[in-house]
Amino acid sequence: MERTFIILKPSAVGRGLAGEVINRFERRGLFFAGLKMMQLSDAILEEHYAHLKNKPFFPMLKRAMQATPVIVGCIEGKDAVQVVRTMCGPTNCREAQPGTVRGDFGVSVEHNIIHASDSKENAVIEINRFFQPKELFDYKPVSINLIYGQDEMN
Ligand code: DAT
Ligand code: MG
Repeated sequence: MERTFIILKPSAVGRGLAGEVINRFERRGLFFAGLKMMQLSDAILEEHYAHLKNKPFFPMLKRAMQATPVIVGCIEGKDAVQVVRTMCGPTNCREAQPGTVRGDFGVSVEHNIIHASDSKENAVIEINRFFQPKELFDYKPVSINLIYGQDEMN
């Protein structure tokens, strides 16, 4: 099974929406290999958003990501990277379809509720950036045989 990485941003935690967003992934049949709350440091944000460091909005992005603690999660499931990205919707909440996390809970780009890894390669890097090995758990939900068919479970 594949693993991906999410951050429930201050726009989720600070608005009391974290549980609702987590619930969506659980309902879908995805499950959490790791989940914890943390306050993001300048250093980890500069690494995590290195591709945006030279953008004019970078200082605002950093401030928005540090406004409250965040909840970081490692989500497991078949094709988890793509499934979770699709559930989140596009970066700008105003362009996101209803039914997506961003389309149901936000109207902003900066305060867009959630981060999700954009590729399998970045998922591995991001999981290792935010979680220690002992914070990740290998298990399957007891209902796994009703979530996936036999031939889908590798
Ligand atoms: P995504 O989070 O959809 O992967 P990204 O990696 O391009 O998008 O950008 C990371 C975050 O930076 C995004 O979630 C919100 C912020 N951001 C991106 N573009 C922005 C813009 N034009 N103005 C303000 N914030 C922006
Ligand atoms: Mg991104």
